[in-house]
Amino acid sequence: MRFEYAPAPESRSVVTLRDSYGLFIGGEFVAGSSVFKTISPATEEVLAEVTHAGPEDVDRAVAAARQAYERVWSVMPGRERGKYLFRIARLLQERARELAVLETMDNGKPIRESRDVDIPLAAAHFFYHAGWADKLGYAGFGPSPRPLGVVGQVIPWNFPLLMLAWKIAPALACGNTVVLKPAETTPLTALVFAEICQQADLPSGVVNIVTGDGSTGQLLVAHPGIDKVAFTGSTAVGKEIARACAVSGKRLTLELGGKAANVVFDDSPVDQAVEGIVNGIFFNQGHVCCAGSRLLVQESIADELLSALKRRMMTLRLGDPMDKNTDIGAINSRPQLDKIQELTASGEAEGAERWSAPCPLPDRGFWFPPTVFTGVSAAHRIAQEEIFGPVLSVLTFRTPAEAIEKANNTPYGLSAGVWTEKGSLILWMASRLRAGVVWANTFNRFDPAAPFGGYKESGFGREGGRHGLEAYLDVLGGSDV
Ligand code: TAP
Repeated sequence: MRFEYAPAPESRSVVTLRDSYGLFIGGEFVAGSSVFKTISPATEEVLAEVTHAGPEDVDRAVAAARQAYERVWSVMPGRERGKYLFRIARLLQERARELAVLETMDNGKPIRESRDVDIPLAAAHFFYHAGWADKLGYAGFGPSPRPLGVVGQVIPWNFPLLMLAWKIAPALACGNTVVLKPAETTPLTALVFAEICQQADLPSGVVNIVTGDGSTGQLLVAHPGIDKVAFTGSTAVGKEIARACAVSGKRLTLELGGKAANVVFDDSPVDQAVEGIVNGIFFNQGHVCCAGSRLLVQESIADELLSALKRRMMTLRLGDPMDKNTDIGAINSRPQLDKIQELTASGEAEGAERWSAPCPLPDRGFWFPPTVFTGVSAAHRIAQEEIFGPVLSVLTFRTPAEAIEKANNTPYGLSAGVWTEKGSLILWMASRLRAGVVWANTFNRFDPAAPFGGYKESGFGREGGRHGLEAYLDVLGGSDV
């Protein structure tokens, strides 16, 4: 049965957009060398003009971070740093509605997700790391671990404020200062975060935000004044950055792409598994590094599960991301939509069978319907390459051993899901899946206390939890772990 819903649009009035945003350097918004426009992917309207940071701007930002590191932040007691992080966390909560609306406008994700997931988790990350700031001596890295210095951070567009929080909160808690570059298509919440740093009276230069495109990211990671690079994004760019940082003495962590297997055994409760599959691949339009983009289903229940999945997909509501009933929002950009279209066309050309939920697509903006491919073989591009869109590739298996072989048959290793009633099978699978995170009878669960990161081409280093602190501390000299 299909329910009709009355429109339930969230109001934009809570957001006051400036016409133009500068770079945030040394605690102030400053002009840069040139500008570009950021648009709403749902309507293609221009939201604001943003500054493109060039070489001199990046120099200024790194110099401001260095000064703040040496004079203020690295010598401040942890309990004082912690107070600033708590203050930032509370301000994120106070401005949560504004940030959620802005994230949805700039990114295209449903307001329900930015409101209930992105912004609360970003605040939780600051709360969690505020607690660590004066307890680093108990984290298992020696009695008084030192920070690394100035950190250059580059983040993607899929969870703009949340990825910022994953990067900035641990860096600051450990006593580092940062220069962060948000993605070209989603800079706005990072710029509001800069305002929040001002509101929190964070000492000037501790956080610097340089907006721009990939060339700004390149300048930042190659800058000789940077001690550590933290990157989240595609594997291709991650490899480039690894080459740029090689033999430079810079510390590096890379959080890259994924092609997760969501493995469903024949004893799993079908309706619950269907919800997990839908959450795994259609949450955030599938723009999720750890998305469950490969469904591995045990052959004996494949038909039943796929029928239930298609029935459920027909109830997903695609459209205005500002509507509180929307499940599937806009694709973040034209190039990303082109990439999804190219990869799905290859799926059909290689012989897989495509089924898309019958939903009308809006006339303006960038949209792609929730889609499932069956008859997929492990060699197909849609089984190997990250699509980063609302597209699920379905494969079948007969035995747990075959499931493991198929699940691990990928260059990536970020996450996986296992659905079964047998605890022993969950443990057997989890110890054999080459993935940084394995969810059991759930998917896409995040907590700041749980470390997250990849195997193989999904990168190295962990974010979150005690393990995530290691990436921002000079543990090589004095580690006692
Ligand atoms: P990328 O194209 O790799 O971009 C990521 C960031 O790097 C952006 O800020 C980008 O700037 C910048 N950049 C581009 N070229 C660069 C270069 N040569 N040097 C330095 N910086 C450069 O990825 P994306 O398309 O934004 O994001 C999607 C990818 O991120 C997916 O593969 C996804 O799996 C991955 N991801 C991984 C995780 C984790 S935790 N593993 C989390 C989220 C996303 P512009 O935006 O201006 O191009």
